[in-house]
Amino acid sequence: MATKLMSSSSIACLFLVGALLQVVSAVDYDVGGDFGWNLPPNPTFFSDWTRNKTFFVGDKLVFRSKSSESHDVAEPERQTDLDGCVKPGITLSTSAVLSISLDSPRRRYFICTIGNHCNAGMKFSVDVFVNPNSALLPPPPPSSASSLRFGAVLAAAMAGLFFLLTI
Ligand SMILES: [Cu+2]
Repeated sequence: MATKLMSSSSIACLFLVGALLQVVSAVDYDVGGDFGWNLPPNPTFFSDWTRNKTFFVGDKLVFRSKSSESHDVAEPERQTDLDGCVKPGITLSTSAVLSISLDSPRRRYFICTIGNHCNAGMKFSVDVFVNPNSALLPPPPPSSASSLRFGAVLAAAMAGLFFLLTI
């Protein structure tokens, strides 16, 4: 009986720890999903890909291109440059795989500068947010009390489970 109780609460505890790790761990996003950073089937392909995703500081964008296609990654500074496919002076990489860390909370713009690729749809922007649930980052401004509340609830849940494990 006691063994059964312990094992089920152990499992619950593992689930909780798993959920917690998922909340605070960074995500590596393959840009364009399985399609990769290649000439898209339509001009809105990459902006469609960013939709319904929330990017947090610490996440990474991984640009993977087919070896049969030639692409690069450049980072314009403004929306108008993204819209007009204005090529910045610096190209970040021309290699087939490029990983970019989203290191601060701001909007970032990415294009391919090869040929007409940007106009064909190889461009998108992402809004990068501070993850309110991450304990690894500096505390958010005082106004956002929700993350503190989340932490308190989590701590209480952990304490409860720990209690169950020890009886
Ligand atoms: Cu390209």
